[in-house]
Amino acid sequence: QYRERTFIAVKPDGVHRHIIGDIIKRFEQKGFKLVAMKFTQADDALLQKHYSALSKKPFFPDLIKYMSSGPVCAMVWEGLNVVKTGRTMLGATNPMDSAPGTIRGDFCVQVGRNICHGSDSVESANTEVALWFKPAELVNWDPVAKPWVYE
Ligand code: DAT
Ligand code: MG
Repeated sequence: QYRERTFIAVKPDGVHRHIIGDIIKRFEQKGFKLVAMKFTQADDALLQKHYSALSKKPFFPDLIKYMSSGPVCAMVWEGLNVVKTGRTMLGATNPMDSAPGTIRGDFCVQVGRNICHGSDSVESANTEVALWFKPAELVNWDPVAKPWVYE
């Protein structure tokens, strides 16, 4: 449905490497609607919750260190099938496997520096949006192009 939402975050490497604009551009061009955005340095407590499903993984400490090492650009994007399409636009987790044309396929090389996060299911998207944003930070608006994106 059109009101589906996903949580997308440009990671610290994407910020340092000036890729925020390219990532926003792809979601905008696709036809998705920006609902919320914040530029912030996440603390360990937030990131440990965000990645709680991975807490037993050997790379978890390095992942938290990397993600808290600099600012991130956290966003909520909305649209039809945006969670699954957003993952397709990101490409495979490991940039060695990400197809050219995808964000990770075009802009990065190694799994521990894969520049962008995207929710992997509608359920985790809802959890992540609630973790990173207060309800009042989600903007309710109607893009004028909506009838040109949706039949
Ligand atoms: P994704 O970010 O594609 O949803 P994930 O949720 O499995 O992937 O993992 C979260 C992040 O953790 C991922 O973007 C990069 C890092 N990561 C995943 N697998 C890794 C591995 N085998 N070695 C190092 N870092 C890894
Ligand atoms: Mg994930």
